[in-house]
Amino acid sequence: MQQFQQYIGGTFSDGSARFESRDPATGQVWAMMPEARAKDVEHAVAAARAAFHVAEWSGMTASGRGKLLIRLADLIAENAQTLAQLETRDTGKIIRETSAQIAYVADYYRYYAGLADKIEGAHLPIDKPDMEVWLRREPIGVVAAIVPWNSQLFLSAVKIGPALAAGCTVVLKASEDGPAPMLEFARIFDQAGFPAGVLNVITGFGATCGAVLTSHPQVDHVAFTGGPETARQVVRNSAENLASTSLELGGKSPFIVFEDADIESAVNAQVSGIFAASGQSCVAGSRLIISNTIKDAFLARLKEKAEAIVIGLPDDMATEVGPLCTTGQRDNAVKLIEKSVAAGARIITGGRALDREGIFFPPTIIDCSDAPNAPCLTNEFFGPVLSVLGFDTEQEALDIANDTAFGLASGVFTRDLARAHRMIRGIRAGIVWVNTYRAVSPIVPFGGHGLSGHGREGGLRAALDYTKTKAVWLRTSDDPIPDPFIMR
Ligand code: TXE
Repeated sequence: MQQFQQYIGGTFSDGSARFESRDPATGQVWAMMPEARAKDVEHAVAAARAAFHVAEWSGMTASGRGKLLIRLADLIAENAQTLAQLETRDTGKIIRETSAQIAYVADYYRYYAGLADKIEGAHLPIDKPDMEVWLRREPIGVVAAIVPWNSQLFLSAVKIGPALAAGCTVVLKASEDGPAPMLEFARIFDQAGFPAGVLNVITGFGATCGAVLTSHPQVDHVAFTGGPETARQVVRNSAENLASTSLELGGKSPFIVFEDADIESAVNAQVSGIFAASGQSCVAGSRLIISNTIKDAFLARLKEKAEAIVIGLPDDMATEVGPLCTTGQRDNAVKLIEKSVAAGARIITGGRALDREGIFFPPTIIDCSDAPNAPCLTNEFFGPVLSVLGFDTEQEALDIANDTAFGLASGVFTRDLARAHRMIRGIRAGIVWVNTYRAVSPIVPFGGHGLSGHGREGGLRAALDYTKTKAVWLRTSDDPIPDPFIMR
């Protein structure tokens, strides 16, 4: 049985308790994880606070921080295979995806490394003749970064990278589901040469670890990715310290296909949009909104492709859809599908958990044309389940697309340029992909509206979000201050 440790103040330790981690492909316990409770959280925040002030870190030049991040990126690239294998083992995410994604995670750290010495202050054209005024950009302080199990290395990179580039220190809470890749990441981070305590990696449960961390008075900012209900608790808890928050909470993203689209491209993008990561992706294009003129032909082709998907063990390079990460995700899918069918939705393919070892659920397509209020249209699944609605007019397509409390991603397939622009303007979401889907890059901001959260991760501003400004006033006159009772 493999044993993992937490990483606090540059030291590896066992944590207050330990818990079992199960392999989603077999359901068997394969590793023991360190469980952080209040005492460990306290220790981790204290280590991050101390590191924030220590001259070795606070006095390091921005380019020095950038160089350390480059070293970290190189180490991630060197260890990509181990990290990918651990993520696959502990979360069930297929090796094809984890291998490609982790190689790209190194590039994310390179991007943030490059931002470190581009965090500039400003000189202000002040309206007083004998003053110089400028803004310094200073790191925000101790950051609590909280990630869910899906794509932990990626979702933590977009928090740790810009936070360290800005000079903050971080306590990263890995998900209690599948924390192995994050705990291994801590081992790699330890070799990069950062001062002790700059990054601390713990894992544990929501109430006994996450809540303690987010309400801690020494935490200045909480960067959270997870579900909306947890996000509400995070906001309530961080109010304790009035810490700022950034929230990335998933979605129910529309995937709109017009009759003039390149159908084969749209079908392939929809397959990737919903069935990649076995549907456990915040940007999943989980609502297909399709022109009624091509609906039947499109669904026939989609069904064919969905049924040809190779379902298998996640560590097999041939596998295209692997197990779900937790039994909770599967049970949620089963429940939502049953309720949707009861409301009049029609299953085109899939729809039932597979009768085999592990938490397997097949690619599923549900036509909701006769059930516009089916719960599968409004609830995020975190499973390979696509809900379908047809439309007759462009306005109708837009209305359906925006009929959601979420607003993270969206896709539009059309060859009509003017129509594409009208849709781009009309869709309420943080991302619009036109004639493509699921493209990401460190260069592009990522985030949503409404129940999808607030704040953006990635892009040039990413590091600025981990800074605060300090306004500096300097009087240049040697004359005595004239009247102490008049503010000037
Ligand atoms: O997320 P949770 P889960 C959605 C998706 C999924 C649902 C729940 O629909 O089905 O959320 O997934 C920590 N204070 N998304 O259970 O529970 C928890 O330990 C502080 C969308 O994975 O939100 C974990 O580390 N932290 C999304 C992290 O929060 C707390 C990604 C996420 O857990 C806490 C994931 C508390 N009180 C899920 N309670 C996306 N954007 O992709 C729990 N946590």
